[in-house]
Amino acid sequence: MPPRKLAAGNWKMNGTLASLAEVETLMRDCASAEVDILICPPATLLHPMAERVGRGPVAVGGQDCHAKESGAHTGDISAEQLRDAGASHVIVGHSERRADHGETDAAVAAKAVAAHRAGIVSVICVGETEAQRDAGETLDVIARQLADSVPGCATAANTVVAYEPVWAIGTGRTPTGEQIAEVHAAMRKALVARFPDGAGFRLLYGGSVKPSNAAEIFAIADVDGALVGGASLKASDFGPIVKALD
Ligand code: G2H
Repeated sequence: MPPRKLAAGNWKMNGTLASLAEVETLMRDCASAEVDILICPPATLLHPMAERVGRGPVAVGGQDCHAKESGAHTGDISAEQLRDAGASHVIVGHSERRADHGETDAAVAAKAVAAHRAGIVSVICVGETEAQRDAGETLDVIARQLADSVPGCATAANTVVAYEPVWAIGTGRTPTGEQIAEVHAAMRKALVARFPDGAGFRLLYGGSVKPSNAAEIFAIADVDGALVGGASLKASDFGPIVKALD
């Protein structure tokens, strides 16, 4: 059976308490959608969002976690703390974290292990830069990031993989259907070769997904959902994306 579809919203550094109303609207609009919905708000909104909509049809997740459970790490949040605040998922290895905070594949894998230790699902991001694509290195880059960022303890139940080409993030540009299909097929093959349940991992596409291109992207083989940034902030945008997956 193919994995159940997942519509994940990454709010990045956007949103205030007033934004919680968008999630309540989304819940109403998508009440009958047979799709898993996840919102990853900034840490400041995690607990209030979980209190209002979490543990129900909309799951709530963090955008990053520290590899350790606790300690002297000013400004960081552990996977256990995310779970305590109501998170069931955490994004790790987003390209903005890799670029802004120098996160390596090994660091990303350690964060995914921490998520699994805490009993939450890791959403592990991979993706090539424009220079890497232009140099014909895309599949090699993705293979290396998958091998080194997805830990050996990953299973279809505790791990989601998101393909986010760096050049498509927040730019309005999206890869062609053929380009997405090629990478997703390669990711599926690598996961099947490495994990007994590799066929069941959910593979998300992320990068400038919007209502106008969602249906086309979701029709591509091995695309099990989306990780959506800008278009997840408003229910009027994210709702149609969720419905396009239904
Ligand atoms: C990619 C995506 C969400 P956007 O980062 O993770 O953002 O949809 O704004 O390109």
